[in-house]
Amino acid sequence: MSALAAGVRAGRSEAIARAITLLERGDPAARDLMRALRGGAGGAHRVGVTGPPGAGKSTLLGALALRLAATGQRIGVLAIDPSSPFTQGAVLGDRVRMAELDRCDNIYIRSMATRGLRGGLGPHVADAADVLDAAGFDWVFVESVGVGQVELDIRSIVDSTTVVLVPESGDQVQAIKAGLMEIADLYVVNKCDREGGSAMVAAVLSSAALQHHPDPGWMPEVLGASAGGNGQGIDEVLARLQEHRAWLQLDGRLAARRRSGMRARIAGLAQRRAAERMRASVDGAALEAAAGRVLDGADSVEDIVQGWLAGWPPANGASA
Ligand SMILES: Nc1nc2c(ncn2[C@@H]2O[C@H](COP(=O)(O)OP(=O)(O)OP(=O)(O)O)[C@@H](O)[C@H]2O)c(=O)[nH]1
Ligand SMILES: [Mg+2]
Repeated sequence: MSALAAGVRAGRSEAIARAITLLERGDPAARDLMRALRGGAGGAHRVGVTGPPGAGKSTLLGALALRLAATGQRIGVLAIDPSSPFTQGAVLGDRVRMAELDRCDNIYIRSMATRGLRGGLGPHVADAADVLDAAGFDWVFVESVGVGQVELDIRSIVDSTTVVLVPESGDQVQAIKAGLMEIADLYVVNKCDREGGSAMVAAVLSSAALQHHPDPGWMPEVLGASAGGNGQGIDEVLARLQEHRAWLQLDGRLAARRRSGMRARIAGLAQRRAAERMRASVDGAALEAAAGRVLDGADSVEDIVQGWLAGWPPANGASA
């Protein structure tokens, strides 16, 4: 095993940081690293925390991490920075809390850039979660902004999914009603110190999404919280996450969930890599020539593409 992989397995922060940097850069050494770490993950409970920008995800997560750390558990946090310009929020809550978290030896926090397609998570996020898992953390949290694609992506790499909303999240409730967010195992309406908290809890509770949860037998709860206010609701959120963790341990549920997540992850990466290779091999000149042939009536679109795929992977660029 490489020194880096050994350092990760020993839980050394510098090794973990370096490993995640390799993943983020798409460095070829990352592939060797993940090979060396294979089979070393699985002990951590992975929790995805997602929701609209500024909902208080980081604040909530910070509070959860501090509570868990106080009981001697080790917590790894991946905060996925969206490349979208609308998020100016602090990486993990406000500075005071950040300093408090920094002082805690049991908490490792890493912010990562997104390099996903269509606003989804890049494949390096799942690998980074595996790195934290291999490093022996008891809990791995993945924070990410978004509704829709990101939640679907996040669900495939975590064991428990938490969606954080705020009293003003009208659009998100519409999304829940439309079935976009029915993947959450737990909903938290944060900022309940503001007007409209209980109305929002009631609105989420009344949405059909709760009845359509993909795991039969698990009823997602909707909890009100004030993570950045008086801390109301944090203990309940933690208790519910621990309950979900225990529920998954029974009857092979966790194994089944991880298997289905892994299927989605492998299929997603296969599609991504195939698309990258296709983009690299079909250059502008080949496309130009192909377009001319179709427009001149000499060829059909399907025949051209099938011709390229028949020669897959083209040794030296595709041609029409
Ligand atoms: N009133 C109130 N403000 C809160 C609460 N929780 C967090 N905030 C504030 O909301 C702002 C955003 O909090 P963050 O934790 O950074 O939110 P986030 O969802 O992580 O934000 P992004 O990662 O930028 O999407 C900060 O100014 C927090 O102090 C709360 O319970 N009540
Ligand atoms: Mg945040």
